[in-house]
Amino acid sequence: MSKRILWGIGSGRAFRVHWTLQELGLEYETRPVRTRTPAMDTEEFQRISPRKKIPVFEDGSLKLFESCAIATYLARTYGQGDTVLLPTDPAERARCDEWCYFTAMELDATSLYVIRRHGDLSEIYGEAPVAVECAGEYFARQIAVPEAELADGRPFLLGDRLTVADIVMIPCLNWAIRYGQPVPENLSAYRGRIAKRPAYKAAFAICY
Ligand SMILES: N[C@@H](CCC(=O)N[C@@H](CS)C(=O)NCC(=O)O)C(=O)O
Repeated sequence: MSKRILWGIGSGRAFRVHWTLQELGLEYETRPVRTRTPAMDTEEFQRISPRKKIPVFEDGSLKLFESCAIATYLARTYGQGDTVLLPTDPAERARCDEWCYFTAMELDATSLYVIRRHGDLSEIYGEAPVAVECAGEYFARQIAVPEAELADGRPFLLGDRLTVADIVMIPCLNWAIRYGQPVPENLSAYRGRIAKRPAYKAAFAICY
């Protein structure tokens, strides 16, 4: 068995990977590197992550960054039986990818991360109150998309099974709640149900 190592704790992006590993029941080692701490400045970490970001995941000689790519890789490589986290039907698989890209781009990169960069991290990225306000308005518009998707009462984004799409989405909902952004009631209930999963709780205990 190749050695699996996950670099990164204390962040929603790292949490996606911890959670996927827990859902798949895989053994791995955690390297407790948090953002903007001295752990990021070590030579060892910078060899692993020249761009000084978490998460980074090693599976033997394979090294990957980008939380959605890592979660998808793990699901595709190790998911089986009850732990299949990706649809097998090509159209459904495309829907799963669609949700991952949507969440990473529209909810994370262009909304919540803008609020964080120019709010909590404004000493690094600069004050930009207009950008923060617009990002909040944009988030409120984009969050209506998964709200509408779950309006038919389905338990997960793609129907009746947890997929990588949910694993990518839920940390953004956690983040939005922490930042006081509006999270519609049905998404809040969806999040609350999924957070009861043993794998979610195990990942949370390791990551935070
Ligand atoms: N798109 C990347 C984002 C990675 C990222 O920005 N990670 C943050 C922590 S959540 C980080 O390492 N920030 C350090 C920095 O920007 O200096 C992913 O999803 O993995």
